[in-house]
Amino acid sequence: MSSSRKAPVVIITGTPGTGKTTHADLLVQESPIPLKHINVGELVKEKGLYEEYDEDWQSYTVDEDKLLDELEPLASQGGIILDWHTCEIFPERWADLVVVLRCDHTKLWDRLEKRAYPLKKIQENNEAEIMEVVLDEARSSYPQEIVVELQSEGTEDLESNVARIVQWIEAWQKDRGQP
Ligand code: DAT
Repeated sequence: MSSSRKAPVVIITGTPGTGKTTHADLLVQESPIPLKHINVGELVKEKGLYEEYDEDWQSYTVDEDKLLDELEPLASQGGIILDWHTCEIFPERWADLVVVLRCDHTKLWDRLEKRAYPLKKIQENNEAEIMEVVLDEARSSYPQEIVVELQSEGTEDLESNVARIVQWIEAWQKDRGQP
């Protein structure tokens, strides 16, 4: 349960390209409690937590059991940001705050083109953003009151979003009688 943790678990999710890593990096700098940024996609690659690599889609098929085993001790301890394009595999008990980043789909298309993704991967992600796939997933996996949808289109959004998460962390600390 979150009550036994000294620091929260913040999930930052959203379609690829919506700004999860950019937000997590800034949040690490601004947070009043030390937070470790876990880029789950990178972790999967580094630790081999996948079943196979799909050349066509340029993506890994994640071994979910291995991934959850790897993350469990970190989540129990708290003080982490989980940065991934999906969130429903993370148990509800892990999550203190779930931030879903959103971006206008034409802007998202430009960001994904810069990554040199195959066209079908750009299309699939673009469609997922329009259909609010990640938002629906977050809303159906966690209590409504911990799921926050935030726009991530420019630097102003980035700064105000991170400021908002920092305020939330301060309130989380206060609720637990921490200084
Ligand atoms: P993600 O981790 O969700 O895949 P990212 O953080 O790597 O996304 O961002 C993708 C690109 O878009 C990167 O060049 C930074 C830019 N970007 C994302 N959100 C932004 C924002 N709110 N303001 C300015 N640039 C942003």
